[in-house]
Amino acid sequence: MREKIASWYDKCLGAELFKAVLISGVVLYLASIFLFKNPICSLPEGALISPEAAAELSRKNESPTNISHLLFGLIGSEKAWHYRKAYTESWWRPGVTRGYLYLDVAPTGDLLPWSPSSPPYRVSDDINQMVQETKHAAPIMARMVHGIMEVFRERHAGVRWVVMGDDDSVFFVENMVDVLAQYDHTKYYYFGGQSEFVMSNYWFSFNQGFGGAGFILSYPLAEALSNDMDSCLRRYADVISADKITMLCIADLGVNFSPLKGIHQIDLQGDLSGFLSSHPKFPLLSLHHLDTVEPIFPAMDRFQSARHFVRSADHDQTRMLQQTICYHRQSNWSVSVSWGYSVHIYEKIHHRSYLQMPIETFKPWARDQHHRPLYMFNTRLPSKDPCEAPHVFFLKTVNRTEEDVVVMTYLRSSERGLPACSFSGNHSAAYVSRIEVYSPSTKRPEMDKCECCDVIHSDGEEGLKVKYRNCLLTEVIA
Ligand SMILES: *[C@@H]1O[C@H](CO)[C@@H](O)[C@H](O)[C@H]1NC(C)=O
Ligand SMILES: *[C@@H]1O[C@H](CO)[C@@H](O)[C@H](O)[C@H]1NC(C)=O
Ligand SMILES: *[C@@H]1O[C@H](CO)[C@@H](O)[C@H](O)[C@H]1NC(C)=O
Ligand SMILES: CC(=O)N[C@H]1CO[C@H](CO)[C@@H](O)[C@@H]1O
Repeated sequence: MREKIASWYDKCLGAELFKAVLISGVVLYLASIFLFKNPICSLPEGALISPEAAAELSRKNESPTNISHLLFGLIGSEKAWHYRKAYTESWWRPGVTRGYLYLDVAPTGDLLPWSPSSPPYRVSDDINQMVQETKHAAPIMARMVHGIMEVFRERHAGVRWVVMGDDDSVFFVENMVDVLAQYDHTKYYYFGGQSEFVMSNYWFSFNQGFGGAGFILSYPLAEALSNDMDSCLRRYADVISADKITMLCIADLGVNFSPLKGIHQIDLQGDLSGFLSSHPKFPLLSLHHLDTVEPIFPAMDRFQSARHFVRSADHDQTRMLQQTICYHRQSNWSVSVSWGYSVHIYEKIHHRSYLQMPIETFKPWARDQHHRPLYMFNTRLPSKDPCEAPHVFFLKTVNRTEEDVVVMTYLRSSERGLPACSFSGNHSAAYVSRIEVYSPSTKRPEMDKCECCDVIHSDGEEGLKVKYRNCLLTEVIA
């Protein structure tokens, strides 16, 4: 584009000089015909716009971002892959998702022949010489950072984004494509997630993406970082965290971190259900540390839980974990749905602003930490107050009806063991055992506002139905 503008300018400059010579002559009339009708001086299309705007224009003509524009680099180890591969295989789509798994050493034993459901593997480059030369403080971390360059090296035509992650993370790739499609991949972007645990951000950096959950680099940033890789690892040979080295080197390139609310490091321990039942209103992009928390569904193991969860995402990723709240006024109940995961019934009308705070069923990453603030978000403490403690139901089945509606059933996990909430009229929900949630089979087009729903229930019935609908123009969720 620059070249085009320059050559156009030169030609006109020549014409201007010619014009000056002619101006005093009687040939003015002829000249004006010659000059002003001369096609050399008429504006070539788009020539007066800046190079940035021109890039923007050419981007607009590009095809929308799809899954083939994402290149994944998963950094794992041979030892852990034997049991962690189930997490990656739950979301990886062979032949569709593009990318590689990087192992420290070549696979052995039951890993061979290599599973066609796994990403193709590479063995990480041997960077021993550099590690020894620089006396690198954390060789494993250096290998992980170096992996960014190794992934970028494998780029295929059309790559727009490089996504780096761990082998025990689950990614929601369709949502990732939708989110990334809103950004200009020709610009510099460093996306990721902060830790949920305040102190981790403090100890490492509030400006870094915690890599287990995945971080995403736009093409030019991945390229710049790859070109600088050797120097980067040498500059920060004393830093012991891969995520921090990555952040430092990206900062040195003049780029800063943009957190995305759907990327979850899960620096939490124990029972995640409170966290997953009040997800922020942002497409779910990733979940990390599923290997360390309790299984997210009661009565299933960790792998079964992950698979059960990801399978419901097959029906509609856009609604995964999105919190939709509605009320049953006859009984003074609030019903909060975390789509694809859980339903809570409260025997009292609670505002949305209150229900969107997770119940602290979990513990911080460092269990010896007790001083608040512990988390990067507000929480509600678990309560034995019958007006505050929900009846909890978890996802059981997903079906699509002939009318193209997605029906999910949620079953009660356990008895609540509390009397009815007296404040709002003693309308116990203890006899409800099964909830059906009906939502459209079409993707949620926008995330600007939450969806709304109706509760359908008659006194004494074991079943309860929740039907999704658009919110009314003036609807207040309270
Ligand atoms: C993605 O877009 C490219 C054009 O950039 C197109 O060639 C390709 O077929 C698309 N792939 C999918 C999976 O839609
Ligand atoms: C709902 O709760 C309010 C108190 O917040 C109470 O005044 C009202 O009577 C209750 N409604 C029913 C139907 O029980
Ligand atoms: C709820 O039941 C308790 C005990 O059974 C009673 O004391 C209380 O007045 C009742 N509340 C309402 C609002 O009816
Ligand atoms: C009514 C109906 O079709 N139920 C099916 C829903 O899907 C589950 C599996 O997720 C089946 O087991 C049910 O039979």
